[in-house]
Amino acid sequence: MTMDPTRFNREAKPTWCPGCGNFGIQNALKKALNALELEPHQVLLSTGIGCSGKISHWINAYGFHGLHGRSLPVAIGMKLASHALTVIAEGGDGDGYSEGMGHFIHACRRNVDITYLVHNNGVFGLTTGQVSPTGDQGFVSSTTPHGALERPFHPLALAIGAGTTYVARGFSGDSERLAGLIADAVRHPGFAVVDILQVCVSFNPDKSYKWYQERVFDLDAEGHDPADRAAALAATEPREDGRLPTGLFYRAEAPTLEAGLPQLAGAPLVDHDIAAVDVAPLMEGLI
Ligand SMILES: Cc1ncc(C[n+]2csc(CCOP(=O)(O)OP(=O)(O)O)c2C)c(N)n1
Repeated sequence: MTMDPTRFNREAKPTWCPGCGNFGIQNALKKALNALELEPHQVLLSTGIGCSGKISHWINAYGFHGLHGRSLPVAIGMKLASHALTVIAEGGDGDGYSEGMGHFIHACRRNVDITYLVHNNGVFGLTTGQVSPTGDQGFVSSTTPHGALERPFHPLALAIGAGTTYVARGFSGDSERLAGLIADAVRHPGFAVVDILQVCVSFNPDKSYKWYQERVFDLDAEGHDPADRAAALAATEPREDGRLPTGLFYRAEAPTLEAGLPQLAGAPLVDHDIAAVDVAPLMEGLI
C-alpha cells in the first residue's frame, strides 16, 4: 500500500520567521513519520511553550500544547495511558533545559518508550531573545547586555550521564539526515533524545546556516561506535577546532519502564473496562 506523503500536512501555515530552523525540523519530522509508515491517528505530540512548541499546531496528528517546561511529564503520562501510540515530546532548549530541566533528568533515567526532540537554538525565541542554558558564554542578549557570564552545559553529556538509552544530535539545515535520526529514535525501544542544532535567524543570527554548515560533521565519518559509552561522552566534549559533531552518539539496550508494569501487559490502559471497578474500598481506606 502506498501512503500519501502529505498526510501529516495541515492547511494552517506556520507563523515562524522566514528562514527559521523550525521549518527544517518540521519537514524532517514529517519525513520520519512518513518513513515509519505511521498514520496521523497513531501519533501524539506533546509540546512545550516557545516558537518550537507550536509545531503541534502544524502537524496533522494528535497534539497537546501544554505548560512551559512540561512536555515530558505530559508525554510520559500519555504513553502510560495509551502505550500503543507513538508519543513524541518536543520543545526548545529554554523549555526543556531551563524550565523543564528537572523533568528532563528524570525522563532520562526512567526509560519510557517516547522520543524527545529539542529545538536547540541557544536562545529563548518566543520571548524575543534571552540567553538559554545552551547559549554561549559572552552571548549578548536582552538579559545579558554585557555578555553571558555563565558557561553553557552540553545536554547530550547530561542525557548520557542520566541514563538515556538513545542520544543523537541533528541539524535543522540538514532535514534529510535529521529525518533519519528521528525515525531511528522513534524505532528505539526506550527514551530517545534528539538534540537539534537549530538556526534562529532573528535572535541568534550569528549562528547562521553558513556558520553551522562550516562546522557540523557526522560522527559516523570518524568511525564512532555508539555502543561505547565512554567514547560517546568524550564525543560531547567541545572540540578545539570548533567543529560540531552530529549523528548518533549513544545507544544502549535496557528494559523500558512500561515493561515493568503488569497493568500494561494486555491492552492499553485507555482500553481497559473500568465499569465494574469498585473504588469504594480504596476510598474508605483513605478516609
Ligand atoms: C511558567 C512560564 N515561565 C515563563 C514563560 C515565558 N516564556 C514563554 S516561551 C519562553 C522561552 C522559550 O524559549 P525556548 O524554549 O528556547 O523556545 P523557542 O521559542 O526558542 O523555540 C519563556 C521563558 C512562560 N510562558 N511560562
